[in-house]
Amino acid sequence: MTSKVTNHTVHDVCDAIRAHHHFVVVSHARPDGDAVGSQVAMGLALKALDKHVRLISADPVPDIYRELSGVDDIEVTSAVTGSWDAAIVMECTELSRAGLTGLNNGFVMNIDHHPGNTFFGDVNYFDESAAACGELVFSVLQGLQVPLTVDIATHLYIAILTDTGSFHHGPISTRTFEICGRLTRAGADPRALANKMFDQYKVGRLQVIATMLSEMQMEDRDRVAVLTIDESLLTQSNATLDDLDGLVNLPLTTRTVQAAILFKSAPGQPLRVSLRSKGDVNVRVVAAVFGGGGHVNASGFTLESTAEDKRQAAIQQVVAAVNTALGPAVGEAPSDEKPLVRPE
Ligand SMILES: [Mn+2]
Repeated sequence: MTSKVTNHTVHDVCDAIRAHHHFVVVSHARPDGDAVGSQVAMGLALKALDKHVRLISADPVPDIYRELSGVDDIEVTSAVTGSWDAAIVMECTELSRAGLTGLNNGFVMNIDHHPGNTFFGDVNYFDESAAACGELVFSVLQGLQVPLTVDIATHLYIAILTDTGSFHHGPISTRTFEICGRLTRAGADPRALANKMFDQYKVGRLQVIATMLSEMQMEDRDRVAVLTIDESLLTQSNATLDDLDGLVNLPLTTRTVQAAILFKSAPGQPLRVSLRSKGDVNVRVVAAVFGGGGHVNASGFTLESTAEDKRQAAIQQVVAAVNTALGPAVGEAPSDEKPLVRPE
């Protein structure tokens, strides 16, 4: 397959979908709400068009999405086998992000909003001004005149709700709200879905938060927060990696913190590192240094080793990203004036 470095339009995607019949629909490994929502919504739409569809993921869907309609149809496997004539690959800057073999020798449509997309598809629909890939899927479905069912609307709403952290970050635009208005009119329930996405964690999550915050370190005069969750804390709290969603955002609820880095270890897993930032502080470039990716304000990577030098290098890269965007920190750190932990 010869990839052409060209961006296409939503009309090109619609034409390509009309011209094919047997689809595989995939998103990135370790799927999040946008990956699952975009994938299932696209699958439901293709079925409505009488296409043959398989939904494939390299990793299991996180628990909070499992009871949603259509999620059961996702096959978890590391290899795409069998015959198909078009693959729709969403949420992937490059084909390898899908974590699947068997996608190299067919017609590939690339639909994505992550900066740095490599235009690996035969058709590429890339738009980094979209707050979620779900916005792009919405446009494709409109182009194909697929009716918005409650299930499709719910999946696209979840894609947008989760990728923006409850309308908190990313390129949220009037288009975002126009689409969410349409989805709400089609039956997506904002209050129920916010509850389902953000208010259903285990109590163990609170125990993790308590310990994590008591051990938080501040760098760069309180502009960078460093968080760690190790295996023993997870085990003691009876929590899993799924329960840690969004914890990296907690330090950003303060005025001073401009970037946060969270190191997460779980049994038998590589060390996962999550990065979040505000405004122009670019943590995507930090993740890229370590082979990861993401968005300007939300990115991540994994480290095979828990070596302290790698950890320190990552922290220093985050400090550098803050200094690049905002200049050097001046004045006393507020936490120097007032201890974070109350004295005995
Ligand atoms: Mn996304």
